[in-house]
Amino acid sequence: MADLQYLAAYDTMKQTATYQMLQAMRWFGPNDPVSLQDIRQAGCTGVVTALHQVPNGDVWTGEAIAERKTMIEHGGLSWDVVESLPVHEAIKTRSGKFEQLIENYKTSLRNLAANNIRVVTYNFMPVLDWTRTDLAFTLPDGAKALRFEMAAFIAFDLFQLKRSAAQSQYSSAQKDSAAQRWEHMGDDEKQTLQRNIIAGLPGSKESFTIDQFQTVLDTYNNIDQTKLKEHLVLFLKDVCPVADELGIKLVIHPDDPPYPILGLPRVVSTQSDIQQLFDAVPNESNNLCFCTGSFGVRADNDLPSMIRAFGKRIWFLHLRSTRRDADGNFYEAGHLDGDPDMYHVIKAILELMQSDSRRIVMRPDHGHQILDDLNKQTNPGYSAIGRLKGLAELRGLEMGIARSMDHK
Ligand code: DNO
Repeated sequence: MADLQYLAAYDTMKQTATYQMLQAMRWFGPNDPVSLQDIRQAGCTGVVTALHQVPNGDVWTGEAIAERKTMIEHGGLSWDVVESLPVHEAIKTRSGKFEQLIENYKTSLRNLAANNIRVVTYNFMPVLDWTRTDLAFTLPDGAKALRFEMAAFIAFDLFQLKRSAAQSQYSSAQKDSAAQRWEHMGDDEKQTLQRNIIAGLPGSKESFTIDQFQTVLDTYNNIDQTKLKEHLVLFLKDVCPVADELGIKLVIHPDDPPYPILGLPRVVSTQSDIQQLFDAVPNESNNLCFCTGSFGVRADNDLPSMIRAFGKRIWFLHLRSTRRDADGNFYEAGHLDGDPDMYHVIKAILELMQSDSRRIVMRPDHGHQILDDLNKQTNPGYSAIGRLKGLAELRGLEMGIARSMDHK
């Protein structure tokens, strides 16, 4: 009885008149070392996931979606968001069977809506999904973080990939520091660097050898930023009317990192990129996954003001923080410890939810490898304990802000 009274008091304490975020974690399916129970114990009510077993471009059948959904519900959670329904490279380059692939995309959307899943994440980054050079950057306290180091990345480009246009795309200072970095790298480190960049990070659909990688990069030889923007708009003009009818919110994930790499065009890095996208395709289904980690790597992205600008278009939140420098290097800091001002970010989100009377799904994005997870096999960025720590910090910050808003 005492326990029950305690629990009731705890629930009352959590109540606030302000709309709060729905807490979810990314789950990679039945093979994920992090279980549904772990996610539930972290305090989440839902997961975001994908049918990772389905090859990129194939239709997600209604049966396969329903089966996964049931599995999640049996674990006491809901499937809140799809992350991701990947957009095939042929659609990005408008080559090969892209028309058929777009039809498949629409069919998958219909099957998701039939199962009542209505927020769908995708990205439009050429060739690679997210990119890091170091998956185990050791912080002073022994925690491991993900990092993007420009000199190492340029060294990969110049000396491993040996991309012909690379020499003319970097400054001499950049080339010098890459050469020095390369000279001091051991063979193991070189191999790890290559693997980190092209072997596919968790959740991405592509994985390459060096030769395959160069061949795929070449498919962008005649696609500059304007052209890629055009392809994105054409894709959305085709898919959005269907998504509108189904009540689906397509949420685009920003580029990570949010600047051009390997000479490839980037189209979802800044406030003006996103604004152009909404102006070109104003359909209700055209929306944004607001990723503070990706946007926050650019000092010219003012996150709270972007949240205010895109308000109604934000249907999914990735919350994390990076520390960056002027040369484009960054590492993933603690969720509240990086350059972005997370207090004002969360405040802007709460104000948005309040004014729209809705709750937006968030997930603590990535996390450090800490404590027991240092000795476990984990998906880089997606260990249980680091994300749990991030989530706990974020929800504490949210509750503090929400309560002070209630008492204004
Ligand atoms: C990385 C993730 C991305 C994201 C996709 C969305 O951790 O944020 O892989 O899921 O870019 O399509």
